[in-house]
Order: sequence, then C-alpha cells, then structure tokens
Amino acid sequence: MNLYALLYERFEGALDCPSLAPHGAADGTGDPAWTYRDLDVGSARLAGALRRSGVEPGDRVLVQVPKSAEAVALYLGVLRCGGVYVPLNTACTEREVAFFVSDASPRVVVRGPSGVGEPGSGDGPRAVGIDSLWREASSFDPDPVIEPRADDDLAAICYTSGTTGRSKGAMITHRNLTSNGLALHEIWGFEPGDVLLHALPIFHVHGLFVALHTAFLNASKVLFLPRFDAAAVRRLLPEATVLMGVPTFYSRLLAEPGFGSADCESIRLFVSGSAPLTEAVFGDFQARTGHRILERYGMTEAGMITSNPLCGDRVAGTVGFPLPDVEVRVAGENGVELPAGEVGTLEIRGPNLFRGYWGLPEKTAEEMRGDGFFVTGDLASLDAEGRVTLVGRGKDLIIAGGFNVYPKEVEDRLDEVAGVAESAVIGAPHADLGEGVVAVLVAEEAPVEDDTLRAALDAGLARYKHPRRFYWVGELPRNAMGKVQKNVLRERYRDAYDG
Ligand code: MCA
Ligand code: AMP
Repeated sequence: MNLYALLYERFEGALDCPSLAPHGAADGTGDPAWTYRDLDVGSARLAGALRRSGVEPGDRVLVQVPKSAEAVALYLGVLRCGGVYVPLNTACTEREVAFFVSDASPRVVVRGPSGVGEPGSGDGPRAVGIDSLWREASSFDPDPVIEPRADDDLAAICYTSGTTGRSKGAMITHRNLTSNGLALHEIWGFEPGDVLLHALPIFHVHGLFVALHTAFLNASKVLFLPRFDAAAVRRLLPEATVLMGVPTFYSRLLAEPGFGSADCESIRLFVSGSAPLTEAVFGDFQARTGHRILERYGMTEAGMITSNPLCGDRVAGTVGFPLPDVEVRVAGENGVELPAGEVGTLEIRGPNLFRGYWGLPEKTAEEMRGDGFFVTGDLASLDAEGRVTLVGRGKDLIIAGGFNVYPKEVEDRLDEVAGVAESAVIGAPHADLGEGVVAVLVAEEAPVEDDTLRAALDAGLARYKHPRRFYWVGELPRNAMGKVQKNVLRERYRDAYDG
C-alpha cells in the first residue's frame, strides 16, 4: 500500500482539523494552522506539478529546502505520485549536493527557498525552487490520484555517510515506513487529542518519519517550529502532549532558568533518540519535571528498532525492547549469537529493515547476514528479558547534536589542504552536543592556521561536520599494522571541549 493512502485513511475523518501549525521560533507565534484538508489538497497539487515535470513512479525527487508546511506537502506529494523522496540536510554544501544529484539521478531537484539553479536545462533534472513549484502547483487543480505501490517499492532514499567517506543512499520502502509508523503509534499510546511539538529537522528519519508519521496516523495537530529553540519550545509545551527530540533538546531545556514541572503539566510523553541520552540528563529531567524520558533507538537503515516501554520501566542508559515484529540479536565478530549479558554487535531483522544501499549491492551484501539479519555496527548487550543496552559503536562514527559525522569524510577534506600531511578525526565529549569533532593533524612543514583550515573546509563540507578544535602533532600513534590508534587519540584529547 502507498504510505500516503494509509495516512489519508487515518486523517480522512479529520479534514477540517488542524494538521501543521507553523510557529516562528522567536516569539512562538505563527501563520494560521493548516488543516488536514490543506495538507491533502496541497500535496495533491504538488503531485500534479511533479507529474507534469515528468516524474513517474520510481523516479527520484531530490529535496533540499527549509522546514515549512509546504515542504511537508512536497514530501507527501512525492509519495502520492509514486516518486522516491530524497531529502538533504539544509547545511550541505554545493559540493555535497552535486554528489547526491549525480548518485541519485533525480528527475526533479527542489531547492529553496527560491529556485537555486532554475530553470533546469538539457537532459539533467528539472531544478526548481520550492516557492516557484508551490506557485505553479497552486494554479492547477489538485491531482487526486494516489499511485498504487507495492510493499517493496521505494518511498525514500536517505543518505547516510559511510566509513569509506562516501555517502550511501539507504533505500526505504513503503512497507518499512508503514510498519514502523503503525508500530510506534501503537506502542507510544497515541490517542485522540494528542498534540505533537515538532522542533526537529525534516530531512532525517527522526523528524520526517518518526515524528510526522505517528502524528499523521493519529490526525494530530503538530506545533511546527522551524528549528529547535529552547525558549520557544518551552513556551509551547503547555499546548502540547508529546515532544520528540535528540538529547541536546533535553539538556538545553534543563539549562533554561526555572524550567520544571510547571512547564510540563500537559505533556504525557517525552521521547529521546538519535544519540545516547546520558543517565545524568535522564535523572535531572526526572528530578526537575517528574517525567522519565522515553529513550528509543534507531538508524536510517531500519527506522526505529527498540524502545523503552510506555507503561513499564523506562531504564536510564538502555534503549528498551525490540518493536513488534522486529528481531534483534547480539553476535560476535564471526556472526555467532552470544548469550545474554555479553557484548557484541547488534544485528536486526524485520519489516522496518531497508532494501539495501542505492547502487551498491556489494556494500549491502557486506552488512547482511545470510539469514537476512543486518549488522548495525552498534555494540550492545541484551539482558535476560531481552532489553537492549548500547555500549558503544563498532563503526567509526561521531554523533554531534544528533547529526552523524563520519571521520573519514572530514579527514579526506583536511588531507586536501595544502600543508597538511595527514589527519585523524575523532569525537570528544561535548556538554551541549554529546560529542564534538576534533582534528589531529600532521604538518608537511609548519602547522596551517585554523582560519585557513576552516576556509578550506567551508568549500566542501557542511558546517556541522567541521572540527572546532585542531591539534598538531609530529606523528599519529599507530599500531603494529600501521593503523591509526584512534582510541589513543580519543583518550589524549578527551578534554578538548569540556576540559
Ligand atoms: C548546529 N551546529 C552543529 C550542530 N547543529 N554542530 C555540530 N553538530 C550539530 N548537531 C553548528 C552550526 O553549523 C553553527 O555553526 C552553530 O552550530 C549554530 O547553528 P544552529 O543551527 O543555530 O544550531 P542549533 O540550532 O543550536 O542546533 C543544534 C541542534 C540541531 C538543535 C542540536 O543540530 C538539531 O536540531 N539536531 C537534531 C539532529 C537530528 O534530527 N538528528 C536525527 C537524525 P557555525 O555558526 O560555525 O556555522 S536521524 C537518526 O539519527 C536516527 C534514525 C535516529 O535514531 O533518530
Ligand atoms: P543514523 O544513521 O543517522 O540513522 O544514525 C544511527 C545511529 O545513531 C545508530 O546506529 C546509533 O549509533 C545512534 N543512535 C540512535 N539512537 C540512539 C540511542 N538512543 N542511543 C545511542 N545511540 C543511538
């Protein structure tokens, strides 16, 4: 079933009720709320505009636009016409976008706010700004057709960086999204009257799929902030019942003077994920508000995998139990399953699991076991009841404020800078973002100025990936095999941000 058809089925009885209520971050006020009818009609008009631009089922539509209600309608419009939605982080640079365009070979590229690169020419994709596309779409009747889709047809390709430094497009199917959305709607107890406070970006799984699908399946009102702003979120909490965020949301709310239980009286559920929630933040939040944050775990390739229970014990430092129909196991390096209590790599299987990496069948095969389990690269243990505790990452990944940064990609850019002989990029503890990016460099002759490094990175690398601390050394520590010992560097520079 086309995911849009399922969503429509769920909000069809609430077409005159509010859907997205845009709120300016600064003052907490905003434009009039869209109704579910506005969302349905807007997405139908955009689907028509995409079809007139030549989008056929299976065609990719690449989108890099600021967060707005129109952007959500565009996502739904792509689903309606059977297209494959390819969202990009708004922080991506031209160089990064150029790679995604060449890799995904989209039929249409929508960038915003108003028309970067339009009009498209020649054989390439049509390039159009979201404002122009919206205006164009509004001058036609809505196109009500919802393209039938099979379970395994693609709904989205979400890029996730890789250990090789090259981004990989995770192919996400309609079944992946419907099964995950329905499971979360159920286990998180969504009920009539729930109002979601939405302050996440909508180019990643968390803000786009997890938050919006659960709300739309519930025909809920969504208080829609352009970005996370602790003061604005605090002001809107009394109008909401559910907040989903990365751990930084919660530590920043705690830093608001006087923040406490009075702010949270209407809230029934705080959800955290995308990065580890520390026991300290979990404990402080409970002490100040009385709420035990519900932590869950997921990844781009599998949507949500485990969750602490809604009713039952939410244990700090654990990510709870597998979602319905999702299987998890902990395996040693040889793929042999380990008994409860032992630490190994978490492997998973279920209807949430992606179809593979776009155009990279060998890469997909490398991460799949013969019996269909996917190797997550996260290190975990299971307790006797099946509760999952993440204890680290096997993969060389830094998570800053919920955004993933793969060291290899940063190292590749640094190594291109004149005067840099080699580099090693690591994560160091960071009070606000969880982890911060640190670069350790070896000079060809003399160290390069920080400003020169920053300017060089600006040209090719989204700014959230930039190291904010640079250290020059005579040589990098290596093991007998010649491999850089990142664990030694992580220990040496552990106070880089919080020292
Ligand atoms: C912004 N900056 C960052 C980050 N965000 N640097 C490192 N890491 C970040 N996450 C930099 C900007 O480049 C800028 O630097 C400066 O910080 C201020 O930018 P601003 O936009 O004002 O930052 P902010 O508003 O304070 O944003 C912090 C944030 C935001 C609220 C934590 O990053 C955020 O909303 N994160 C959520 C990420 C997310 O949705 N992850 C889900 C992925 P300069 O001035 O030098 O340019 S999905 C996933 O992981 C799986 C599936 C899962 O389980 O959910
Ligand atoms: P992404 O590829 O952006 O979807 O990031 C997925 C990765 O984020 C996972 O493989 C984990 O390493 C990490 N992650 C997600 N949720 C949690 C969590 N609750 N605790 C710790 N790590 C998490």
